[in-house]
Amino acid sequence: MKIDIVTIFPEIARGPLGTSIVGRAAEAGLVEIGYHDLRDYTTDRHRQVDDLPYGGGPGMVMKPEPFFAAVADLRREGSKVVMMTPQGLPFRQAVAEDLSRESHLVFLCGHYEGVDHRVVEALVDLELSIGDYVLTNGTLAAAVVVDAVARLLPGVLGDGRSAEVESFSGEGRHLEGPHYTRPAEYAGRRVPEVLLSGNHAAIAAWREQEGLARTRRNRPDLLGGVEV
Ligand code: JBK
Repeated sequence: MKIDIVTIFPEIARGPLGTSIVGRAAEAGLVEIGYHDLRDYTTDRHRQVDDLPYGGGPGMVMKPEPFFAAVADLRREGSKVVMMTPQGLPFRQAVAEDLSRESHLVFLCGHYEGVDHRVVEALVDLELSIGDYVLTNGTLAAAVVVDAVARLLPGVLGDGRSAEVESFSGEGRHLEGPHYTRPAEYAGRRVPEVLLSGNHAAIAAWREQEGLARTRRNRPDLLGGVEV
């Protein structure tokens, strides 16, 4: 898969995506990530990417021209153009799974109050939000989505990990139970005896029960209860 990220802060994406599992996947050629400075697509002397909002109001709006130039440069047959914005479709594991089947993703990252809406209308296939909070920029949000997508690509996780049961994937969507490693007693707290028992059926049942209890407490929406 090819992924292009268009932003005025490429370093914000390069940090997390150049490190650890995704960084190694990129080095191994399992995913090719391009980092593009939106200012490189400006044509004026000041490399200006923003301007005052029509209709007034606080802050600045990102100009359309650099985004149009970037997409003209990067888009090819079959590309999917994604804009990170708090107004977008909520990002979930199912969306990550859909995106992992694409051949080319282009992420457009906004800043300031927003992006000229003609960019969304003319260029964007999918507006995505990673959550209901205010960030300083969409680049962090794009890095989150790219991380979640890249780890699903063939070969990126070891066989062991890819087969693992994960919260939010597959059937029975509830949270995972707690995890422990050695020592068996630490800071006056013992690892639950069932995990030391070697009884795999009992361990599975305990994990299921603990996961469900956490889900009821923290995420009742996942059980079809209160919508958050
Ligand atoms: C937020 O994807 N988002 O959720 C997002 C993108 C850009 C700015 C934001 O404040 N929440």
